[in-house]
Amino acid sequence: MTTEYKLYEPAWCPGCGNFMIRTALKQALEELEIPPHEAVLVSGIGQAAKAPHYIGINGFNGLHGRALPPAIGIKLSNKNLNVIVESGDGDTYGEGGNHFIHAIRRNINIAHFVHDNQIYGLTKGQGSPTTAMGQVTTLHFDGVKSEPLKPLALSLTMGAGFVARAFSGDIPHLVEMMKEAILYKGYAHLDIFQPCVVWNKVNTFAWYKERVYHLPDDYDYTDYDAAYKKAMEFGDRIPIGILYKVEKESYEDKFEFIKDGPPLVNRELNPLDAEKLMRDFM
Ligand SMILES: Cc1ncc(C[n+]2csc(CCOP(=O)(O)OP(=O)(O)O)c2C)c(N)n1
Ligand SMILES: [Mg+2]
Repeated sequence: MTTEYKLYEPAWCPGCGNFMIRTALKQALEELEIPPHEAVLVSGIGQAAKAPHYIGINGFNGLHGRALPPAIGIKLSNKNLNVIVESGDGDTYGEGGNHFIHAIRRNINIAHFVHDNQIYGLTKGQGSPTTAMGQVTTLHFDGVKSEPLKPLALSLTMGAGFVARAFSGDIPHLVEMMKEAILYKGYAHLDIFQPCVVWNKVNTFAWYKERVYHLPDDYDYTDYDAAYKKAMEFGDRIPIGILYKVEKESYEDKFEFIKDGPPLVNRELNPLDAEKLMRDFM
């Protein structure tokens, strides 16, 4: 059984941070020895959301902002699959913001990797929910007038049990973060800084490199208040690493009929079993 993930020619711009994320994903899955047929990559729409096209893995490319609903459906019907969602900051925090906050409340066992380039890349550079206030974009000629969304603080307040950040310019660290997120039993939120070399001339590789620092070894990721403080640190210094990690019961485990027994997709279906239910409605 192979655990090697094939790569396919991407249509991303040369130098895009998405390449490093793909390299890291391949390495993380191979090091975890998860064979491609046991993993599925789900996305929405955007440059980041093209990820399932460029790696040999089960894939589902949904609608803009709608990566999470099919991912949740896949996980509930086949709990043995490693379900990973990869999508952009717009897809996740903008159009998909509603699904994002409710997926966290449910604590479904999936790993969510957000390619956060702080811009709408595919549609040519409009401000996204994470674009800084005042930043001039192709749509905001005199600067963005809204406060940026703080993704990690949001997922923490919604009760996420795994909250982390990485930078595509630091691949070894990104690989570790991805492995931790995939192994975490519950909803794992990993926000990844991914410079967009064409449409965001502010948040460049150099910009992130100057600011990001690894959380110190003695940082206690079970301390909620400390995690919240770190989640709000976004300026001259920005921490990367696991900000918060605690054990929580996953959504699928709250249903005995899913928790016990084989995945739903492998169970025998007998239409006659529905007869009793139908009679109750008559
Ligand atoms: C409902 C809906 N609204 C808007 C669009 C247009 N649209 C497609 S991709 C995109 C932006 C994607 O940005 P992001 O999710 O940050 O991904 P990136 O391209 O930056 O990787 C938009 C606005 C759409 N396809 N569907
Ligand atoms: Mg984006």
